[in-house]
Parts: sequence; C-alpha cells; structure tokens
Amino acid sequence: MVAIGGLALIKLGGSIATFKEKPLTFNSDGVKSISRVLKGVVDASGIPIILVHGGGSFGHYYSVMYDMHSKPAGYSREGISRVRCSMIDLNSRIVSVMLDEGLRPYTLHPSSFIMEAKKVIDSRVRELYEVSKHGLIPVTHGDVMHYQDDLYYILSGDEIMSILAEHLRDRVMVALFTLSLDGVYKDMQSRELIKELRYASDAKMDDVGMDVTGGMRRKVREGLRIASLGIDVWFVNGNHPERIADVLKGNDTIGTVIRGSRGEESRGEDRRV
Ligand code: IP8
Repeated sequence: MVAIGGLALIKLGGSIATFKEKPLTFNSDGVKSISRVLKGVVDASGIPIILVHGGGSFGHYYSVMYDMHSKPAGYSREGISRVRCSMIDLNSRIVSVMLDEGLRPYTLHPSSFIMEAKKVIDSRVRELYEVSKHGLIPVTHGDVMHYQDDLYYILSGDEIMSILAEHLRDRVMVALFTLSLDGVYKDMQSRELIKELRYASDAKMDDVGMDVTGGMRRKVREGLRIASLGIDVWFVNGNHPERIADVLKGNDTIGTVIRGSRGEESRGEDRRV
C-alpha cells in the first residue's frame, strides 16, 4: 500500500458516529468498521491522522433542545452543561471503540487549543500534530465553548477541521469528511453526485436538512476554505469505510472531491459560500 505523505485530517460525522434520529444513541458498529479500516491504513503506511468528531444525536440533540447556536449568547446554563457532558460521553464511547480495535486515540478537547473569544493557540494546535507523529491519534470534537463573560457558542467539528488545516497547512495532505451520503449532491431531488466540486454554487443545498451548526452548507463552506489552502478535500460515505482507505492511499473513490487550489486566490474568492 502506498499512502500519500503527510497528515490526514478526518471528520467523523455525527451522522456516522450516532443514529441522528434517535437521541443519545451511539453507532458502535459504524465507529468500529471505520476504526478497523483506519487500523489497516495506519499499520500499512504509518500515516499520521487527526480525528475530529461531530455531535450527532448527542450534542445536537441538546443544542436544539436548549436553542443553542454558533452565535455567542447567554444560553441556558443547563443546556451548556448538558451539551458539554453529552460530547464528553460521545467522545469517550468513540475512543473506547477505537482502542478496542487496536488504534491509539488520544483525546484533546477543543478547549485545549481554542481559548476565550475563539482565539486559536497555534502552539497548542501544533501539539496535536506532534502527538499524531508518534503513534497516537489525537481525537477532538465539536463542543459548546466559552466565548467571554457569560457568553457561550456551539463550535462545529467542521469549523475545527478548517482551524486545524489552517494552522497545520504545511503538514496536511488531505482533509476528509465522512457523511451518511455518498458525497455532495447537485440537489436532493436527483441525488446526482458531484464528483468534483469547484464552487459553492455547484450544489443546491437549500433542501438539505440543517442542524444548529449549518449542516451540509457548513461542510461545503469549510471544505472550500480548506481547499483554498492547497489541500485536497474529500466528502465520502462513512458507511463504506473502504472509501476512506481509498482516499488515504491516494486513490480515486466514490465521493466528492474539492481539489486544493493554493495560489489561486481570485478563484478562492469566487469559491466562497
Ligand atoms: O456535529 C457540533 O459539531 P458538528 C457539536 O461537527 C455540538 O457540527 C456540540 C452540537
């Protein structure tokens, strides 16, 4: 197996790690099959990986219940506690499965590298990369974050993917988002898969189910942002984990790719959502 060099950023979508329609239900088998595939890739190639997971029917369940969003505000104290607790719970379930499958996960909560007022600490992000180089898989996740004073906000794992890509841009070879769909569709009626997405307008996303952090629209926006750093971005179906292996081996697969476009600033501008 010949893996592409450099670091892989992988987003484990909430729709893969949990059953989104059933509150607080963990998809143990889904995480297990992805872990097995990652174990195969890591053993064969030693590729460093950082994993980011979403909230699914854990964090999103409570953020909807308590009307909490990505905009900093004085949300319900109980809601803040419940979202945070549920994300810690989901994280510990995910890393337990990974550990059982022979991977070596190492959780670094987003509050370890994102401080007050969304300030990202570069040296703390680099710590994730350092950890990833030495046989461990740093695992981080979307969360409810303290903004300042009594203000809190929901931080999406998709946004964390962009933050990591930006701060580790010289290291990242590929960013991969796992979804419960085959990739990004032109529209939800035809479900025609976009093999290569170049502009936000390639996909009509109005009909795609939204969650508090913006659903598919957010993913495409962060994907375009990451691609503008010169990093290839893939959206693949996490229910077919072999597609994750294909991407990590540098092969083509069923999914949507946004090719990295470093140096094409003007096109990057057009690519904004
Ligand atoms: O599922 C949001 O992360 P996402 C996490 O990546 C919470 O949007 C706390 C709702």
